[in-house]
Amino acid sequence: MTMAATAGRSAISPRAAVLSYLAVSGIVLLLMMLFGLTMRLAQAQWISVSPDFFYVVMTMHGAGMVGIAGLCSAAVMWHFVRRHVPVSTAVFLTNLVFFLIGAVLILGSGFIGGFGAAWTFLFPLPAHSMGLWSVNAAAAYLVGLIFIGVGFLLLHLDIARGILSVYGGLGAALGVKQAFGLTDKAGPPPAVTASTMALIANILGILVGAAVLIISLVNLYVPSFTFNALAAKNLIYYFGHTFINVTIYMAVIAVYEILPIYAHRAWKTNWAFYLAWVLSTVFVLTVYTHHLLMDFAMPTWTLVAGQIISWLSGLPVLLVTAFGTLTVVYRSGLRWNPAAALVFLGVAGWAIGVIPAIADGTIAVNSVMHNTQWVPGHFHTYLLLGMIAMVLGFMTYLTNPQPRYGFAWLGYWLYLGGGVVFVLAFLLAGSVSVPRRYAVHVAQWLPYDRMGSIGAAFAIVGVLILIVRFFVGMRAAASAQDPSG
Ligand code: HEM
Ligand SMILES: [Cu+2]
Repeated sequence: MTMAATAGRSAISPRAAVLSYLAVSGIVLLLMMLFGLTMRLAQAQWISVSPDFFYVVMTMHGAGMVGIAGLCSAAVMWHFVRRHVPVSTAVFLTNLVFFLIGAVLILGSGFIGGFGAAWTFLFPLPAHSMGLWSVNAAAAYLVGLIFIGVGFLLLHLDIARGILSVYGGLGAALGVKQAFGLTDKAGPPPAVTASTMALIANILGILVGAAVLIISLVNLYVPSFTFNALAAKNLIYYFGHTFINVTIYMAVIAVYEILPIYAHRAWKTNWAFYLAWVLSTVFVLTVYTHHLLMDFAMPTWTLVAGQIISWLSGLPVLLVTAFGTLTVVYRSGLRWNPAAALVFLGVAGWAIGVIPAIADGTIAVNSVMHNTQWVPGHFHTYLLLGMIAMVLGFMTYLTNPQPRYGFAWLGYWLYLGGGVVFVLAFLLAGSVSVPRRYAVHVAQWLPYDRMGSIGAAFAIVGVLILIVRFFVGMRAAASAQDPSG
């Protein structure tokens, strides 16, 4: 099943569509990991990369990873939510096409145009290249992001339409009444609740993102048209934080759906489950202010609120998920296999990564840790070893129903072992204040960079094995029955 066939025929099955998403994700993920390794090797001074190219690679890695995180977790969400509500395969595939167009524009802006203003494209940096990239290169990057955003907007709107047609309202689909004990009726399935929170957050976030992208585009061609830089930063992080945060809330559906299958136990939802999702829906939209803790021009109350909400934001859903995971697994007689182990690892990686994140969301700590490698340390923990683990678990679950797991186990342990070393290197470097986003490192920092490079190389081989396995199993899986029956 090639991409051309995917886009051209409308008769493509939903299952093949999900597999196409995952195939694209697997390849782009590996490529972006190699970009990451390139940066690490350059910082370790094991290879020589010019600083301006380092920033191109950093921009491509950041934008590419965030985009692919959205794409693969959307595949998880769509696969499970369509069991409960009507959704359109054509819209789902349209998002994939928009994504690919956006990805080509973004890669072109970097590797042809030299664009290197970081994935966060902070205003007015795209317009101030000091001769490193042209206005058109910056515009290609911004338009690429708009394409990806529009694709996701369509996808979330289509899911919203399906959810409204079955549940009548977003509150009912979130389980608001169940959360506050106002009804005895069973709540919506977890996949519906999570998809509802994802669409509320991402639709608002993408609209805000589109606004600031268009402002930045106009500013590129009409420099006299300016905008308040602090306001622009608020809009960018509203969009950027929300988009990457929502990837975890989409991917976690894999945990709710896959672990119970192998443990032969249902994922029980209760009022606490729904309350957690309702609270996190509110928090996810306000928590971005932790990106502004060092912006003294912000009103103080917003920063205090940002600190408190940062502590609270992820916790409700994380706690009910971690607790639910342990309840499902504990004494269930679950026979571990790579798919179950990967989604379990996803919950653990998420939970562990949130601890250094919450520390950094505290103003007193942020004054010291801000812009150190502590930050890539915590977000790589819950993204690489959390969100991506859940997606790899989903990929393995879809394509490896038989009990021939040796190859996948090898991939699992290399990915886990290498990944732990890789994120620890960032956290250790951060704890001695090694700055993030530096192309050139001084001699004292090299041991951390080298430790990180070795860990990253092992993790990449592990993920490569899991993805090769996915491709091998894919052909059989495209026609096979869903392993969940
Ligand atoms: C083996 C896999 C990976 C490697 C080797 C890697 C490596 C790196 C490195 C070296 C940096 C720059 C650190 C610095 O500021 O000094 C970075 C930044 C980043 N990485 Fe990764 N990474 C990997 C996986 C991921 C994954 C899975 C994601 C997300 C799903 C991700 C998202 C990001 C983001 C958003 C940045 C920030 C870029 C910026 O500062 O503008 N990375 N990564
Ligand atoms: Cu954030």
